[in-house]
Amino acid sequence: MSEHKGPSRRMLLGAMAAGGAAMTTGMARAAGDPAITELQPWMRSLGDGVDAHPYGMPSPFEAHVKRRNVEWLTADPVSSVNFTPIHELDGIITPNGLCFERHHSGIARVDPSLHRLMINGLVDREIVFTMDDLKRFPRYNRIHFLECAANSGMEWRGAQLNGCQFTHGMIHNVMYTGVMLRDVLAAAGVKPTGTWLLAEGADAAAMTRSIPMEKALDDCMIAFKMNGEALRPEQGYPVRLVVPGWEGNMWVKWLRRIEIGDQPWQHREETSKYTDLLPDGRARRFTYEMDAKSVITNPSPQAPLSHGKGPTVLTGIAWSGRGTIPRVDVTLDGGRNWHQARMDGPSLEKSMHRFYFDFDWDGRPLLLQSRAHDSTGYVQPTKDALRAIRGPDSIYHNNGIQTWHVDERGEAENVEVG
Ligand SMILES: Nc1nc2c(c(=O)[nH]1)N[C@H]1C(S)=C(S)[C@@H](COP(=O)(O)O)O[C@H]1N2
Ligand SMILES: [Mo]
Repeated sequence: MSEHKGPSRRMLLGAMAAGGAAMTTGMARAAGDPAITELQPWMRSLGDGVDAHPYGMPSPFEAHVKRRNVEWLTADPVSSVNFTPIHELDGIITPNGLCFERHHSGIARVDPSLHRLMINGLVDREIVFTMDDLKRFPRYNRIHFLECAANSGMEWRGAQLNGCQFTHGMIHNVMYTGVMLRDVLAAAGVKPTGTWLLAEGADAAAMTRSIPMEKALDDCMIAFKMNGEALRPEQGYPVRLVVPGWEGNMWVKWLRRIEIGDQPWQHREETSKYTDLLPDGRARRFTYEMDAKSVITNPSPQAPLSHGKGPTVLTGIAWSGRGTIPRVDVTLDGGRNWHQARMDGPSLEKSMHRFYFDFDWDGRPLLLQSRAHDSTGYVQPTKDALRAIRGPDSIYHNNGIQTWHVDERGEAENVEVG
C-alpha cells in the first residue's frame, strides 16, 4: 500500500495550503491517515445489486439512530410511548421510521379495504366513506409538528432524563397528504347546531377527543400519507386526523368515526388526562394549543462535543402551535448573554423550525439554553416561571427553557439553573 501514501499525502498538503485556517485541524489530522492511504474493503469487491433491498433501509452504521423508550415510565408497551432521536436528525422533517409512537392500546393492524370513516350526529346526511371515497376529495400537502402534551412532562419537578430524545422527543414533523376535514364535513352537511366534533379511532382504545367546530373548519386534515408514502401503522394507517398546532392526543389515529354534536363529550382524555392540576385544586382544561418551545439538540447529553475547542456547530429545533418561529436566542453562559441564532430551512406555520449557532468554543464549560419567539410575539418562558403559575403537580404542557451543562471534555448533562 505504500505506493499510495506519497501522492495522497502530497495532494492533501496542497489542499491544506489552499484551505481556510478554520479547517487546518481537520486537514492536519488527515495527513497519513490510513482511511485515505489504504484501500478499504468496499473498494475491493462489488456491492449489492439494485434489488438487494426493495424497500431501502439506513446504513448499518446508523443502527444507533432509533426510537427508544424509558422502561420504568409505563407498565406495558401497548399503552406506552417511545421517543424520536432528535439529537441524530437535522433539517425539519422527521423520517417516517423515527417518528415517536404513542399508543393507548397498541398498534391497530387495519386492512384498508375494510376500513370505513363514518360521519354521524348533527348532519343532514350520515355518510360512510371507504378509503377510495376519501381520496376523491381535493388533496393538500402540509408540514406540521405533532407534539404530545406530555412531552417534557417528566421534567416538571426538576432535571431528570439525560438526553433530548427523552426530554423533548415526543415530537415529529411530517409532510401530510390528505383532504381538508371541512370538505368532508360539507359532504355530510353540518347542521347549524353542530358546534363540536368527536373523533374516534379504530384501535382497541377507540380513542376519542372532542374538537371545536371552528378548528375543524379551519386547518384540520384527514391524512393518508406522510412524507409521500402511506402512513405507517404506528402513525394511524390508513388514515389519521391532523390537528395542526394542537396537542398530539387530538390527532386521532386509525380514524373511523366523526360525530357532530353541540357540546364537548367530556371523555377520559379531556378530563382525567391531558388536563393540568393547579395548586388551588382547579384544573386547566381544553388547553389545545402547544405553546412555543425549543431545545438544543446538539450538543446534548446523547451528543457530546467530541472535537475539542474551536469551530462548533450548535443546533436545535423550535416550534409553536400558534404560527411560525421568526427568532430563537441562544446563551452559552446560562442566560447572562443571549445571541440570536441563525434560522435555516423552511419557516412554515405550526411546523418545526431549525436553528444554528456557529461559534468558536474556547474549551471552557458551557451552560446552554435556547429561547423561542413565535410569530404572535410570545416568548418561551423559564421552567421556574411556568412552575410559579402552574405549581409543581402538572405533567402536560411543559414548554420551559431547557439547560444543558457541557464540561471541559464536551460531555453534556441535563441541569437547571436557579
Ligand atoms: N386511535 C388513537 N389515536 C391516538 C392515540 C391512540 O392511542 N389511539 N394516541 C394519541 C396521542 S396521546 C398522541 S401524543 C398521538 C401520537 O401520535 P404518533 O403515535 O404518531 O406519534 O396520537 C394520538 N392519537
Ligand atoms: Mo399524547
